[in-house]
Amino acid sequence: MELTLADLLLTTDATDCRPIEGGFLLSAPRLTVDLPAAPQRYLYSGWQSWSLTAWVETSRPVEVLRPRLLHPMQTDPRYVQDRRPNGSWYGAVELPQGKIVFLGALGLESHVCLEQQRLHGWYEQAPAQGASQDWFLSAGEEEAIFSRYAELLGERLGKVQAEHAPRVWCSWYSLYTEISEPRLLKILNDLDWLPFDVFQIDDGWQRRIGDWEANEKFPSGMAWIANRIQETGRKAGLWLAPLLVVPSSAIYRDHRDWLLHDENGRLVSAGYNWREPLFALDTTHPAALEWLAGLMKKVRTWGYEYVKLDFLYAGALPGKRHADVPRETAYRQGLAVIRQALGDAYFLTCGAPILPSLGLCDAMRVGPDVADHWASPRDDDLLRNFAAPGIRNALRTTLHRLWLAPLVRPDPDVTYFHAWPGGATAEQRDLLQAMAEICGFKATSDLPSWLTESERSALAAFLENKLPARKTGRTRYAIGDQEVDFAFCVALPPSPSGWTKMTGAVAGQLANLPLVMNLFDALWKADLRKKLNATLGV
Ligand code: 9PG
Repeated sequence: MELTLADLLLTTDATDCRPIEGGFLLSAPRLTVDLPAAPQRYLYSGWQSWSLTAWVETSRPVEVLRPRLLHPMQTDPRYVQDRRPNGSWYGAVELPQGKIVFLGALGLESHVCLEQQRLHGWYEQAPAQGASQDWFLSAGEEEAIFSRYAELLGERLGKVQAEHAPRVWCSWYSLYTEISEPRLLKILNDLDWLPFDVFQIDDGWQRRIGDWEANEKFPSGMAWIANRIQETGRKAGLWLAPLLVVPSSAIYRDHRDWLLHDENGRLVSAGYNWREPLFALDTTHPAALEWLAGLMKKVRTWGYEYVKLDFLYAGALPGKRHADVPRETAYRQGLAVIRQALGDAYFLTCGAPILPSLGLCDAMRVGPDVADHWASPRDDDLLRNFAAPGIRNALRTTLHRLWLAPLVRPDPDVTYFHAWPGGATAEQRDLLQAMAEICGFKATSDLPSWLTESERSALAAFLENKLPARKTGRTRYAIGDQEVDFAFCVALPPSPSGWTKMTGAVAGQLANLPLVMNLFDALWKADLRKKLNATLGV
């Protein structure tokens, strides 16, 4: 069938097709769309918060990110070997005259890829009885297309828009797992004069991933410290990764049947972190679901009103589930149980599959972690990993996901205020600030005691200001009376050749070895401990 959109002639093999505002609504489990010209750029749509999302030249070979060990936690492992430009749920191409053609699913478990001059879209599963498998086909100008796509998704998946996002102090990007009761109490006291709404405790309080009780560094317990936070007039926030389980946890020992297995009965890998392999909870298992709901209620009873749930992709990994439910639907059902159990807590999702989380959370991390550096040659040139922590990787992916704002509050991750020698430059920190302003989500991990006089006033102004932000171009925004262009964050570093390419292949292999990962982790931690001991006093 031939369709005309924005003066472009498109041919599709879908037969169920009707015009709607902004394009066509197609219904088919699989379809193709033939383009009038060879596209110059393709919009990769990453599966979860940290996965690369960006416009990339079609002339560029598709590379598989390294290391393999981290694939389940950085991309959709089902498509990681696909060498065609491809992405989760939707894809877009840019034609020579700058016109965009967009194909986006309106349901879950869907994928789009480009083969020469043809877009392919498919749903992984046959439709449930009576259900349709819909697509939005559109062309023209990027912003208009995405605002219509957001509208259509909102009708089907729901949307959440709390008027104001809380201003958050988060423990991760300064203390990492080196948090403790005395340290957090000192910081809580030090930031007394700053207008934070939430004091959020990140990773490091729990006994094990899966054993969500206070460890020995929090001797008074998690309810006690939540109360200390509340006494300062702020909300207490807590991080958990409730869909992950590690071998050293009690769940792994006592409830192996709650975990996600593959067709052969083996456990499905959810990646590697905390010096342990990661496994996933099967959110279709009734006992696992009951445990999840109980955990969320416990956190609420402790006094936490802001909850950051992380590594959520684990619930949507491919596998054979207790109930025969498609993977993203299974995740979404689990998330609905979580949302219900959390009641009116502010709910931030992280490491989360994007579309399956819509309508069920207040805010969503829409990029990889920031770090106190612009980019890392190891990740850029050797591992070719653009889901790795760093300001450029975070800005790139966040920028391409700002269209989600009508559906969920986009969290661009924290902003840095202190200038450490060798760390991010003032210009780079300003870009993070600008992105936080655009998103309307403001957070930092900086310790007040680290800040100079001028850094303190910059942080205070950042928290107090609410500058109007307006999109003025594809990568340009007007923020207050400033104009910021993120264009130079978009390009991926050039493909390496020669020596760098060879070293990269070796580094990629080494990084697949848990022992090597553990060693890097140990070295990094030793460094961090030194810095914290020297600057904290507790
Ligand atoms: C706590 C952190 C912070 C942070 C989260 C998440 O791909 N990876 O190896 C990977 C590891 C950790 C990570 C992201 C990616 O960080 O985004 O804000 O909460 O967990 O452990």
